[in-house]
Amino acid sequence: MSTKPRILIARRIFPEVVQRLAQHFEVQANDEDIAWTPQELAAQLADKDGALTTGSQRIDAPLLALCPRLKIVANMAVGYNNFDVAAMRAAGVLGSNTPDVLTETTADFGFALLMATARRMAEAEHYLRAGLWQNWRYDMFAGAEVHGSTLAILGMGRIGQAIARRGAHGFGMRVLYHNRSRLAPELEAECRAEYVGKDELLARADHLMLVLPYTQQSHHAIGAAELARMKPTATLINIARGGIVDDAALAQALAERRIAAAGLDVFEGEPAVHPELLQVPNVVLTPHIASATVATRLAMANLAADNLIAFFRDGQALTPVEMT
Ligand code: 8YV
Repeated sequence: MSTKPRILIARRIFPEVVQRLAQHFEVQANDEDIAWTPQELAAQLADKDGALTTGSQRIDAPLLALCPRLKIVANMAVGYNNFDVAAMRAAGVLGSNTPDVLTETTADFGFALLMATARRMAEAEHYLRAGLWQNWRYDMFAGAEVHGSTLAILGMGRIGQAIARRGAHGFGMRVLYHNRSRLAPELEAECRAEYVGKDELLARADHLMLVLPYTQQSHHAIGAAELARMKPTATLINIARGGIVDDAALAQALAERRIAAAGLDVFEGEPAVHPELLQVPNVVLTPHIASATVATRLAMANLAADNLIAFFRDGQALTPVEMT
């Protein structure tokens, strides 16, 4: 009988990472990439010592009650709002995430989405594909300036800072930020970012970029009242999490042109998308792909695997999440 710990890989991931894990563990992989219900996930995990999850598997008290052997859940994501940390702590289950390896790639995508939104690339492409392009017009898809404009960042962790550097150093933008805590002066200087209150951030933003974690406190951090504080020419970019923005309020603001445009990679209740967001033209929509380069997704899978290996070998994960 094998004495290796048993792990579940909850979604399909790179075969080479599955093979690496199989050298250390008795692995059950979800090769068919079935989106298990919470009950099915609990049944799969019932006899496992560890799990590799993505952001779409919720780890909470009802599930943990059915998984008495479980000791660690390694998320292949930097965000871990799928973890009920208090329930995991109570059950003696450690969580880990994948910080750092996706910072620059995610910041690149944030910038790509900002530029596509400001410069109306999706709208323009749909127009061209529909065969509507017949002549040049002076105001055809005229959008908002990116270089030299004011970039406002809500949430100034690693990804926020990487976006600030791109904006300040690459595009000559004035960078404002708001965060739970202010950055150290050296870091502010390096990012050329000015700390302001949330209301001032909203009012001065030409482009508002959301890069904060999803928590009870950040639920609907951008709703009707916050959108009303923004300039009618402003754009809003969300690469953080669905639920930080009130999508119904945003769809209405976009339809009424109370802000100019939005770029959204994440949605409340994704993969479902608010039907009105699908109707308004001034929004660029992508299916949660900000970290999706081959190299970065491989680095994320490997770091999640390394967390499991280190935990069962040394009793410590490499990048545990705060369990308080
Ligand atoms: C993941 C993400 O692809 O890391 C995160 O927090 O949102 C993405 O990079 C997604 O959560 C799947 O795990």
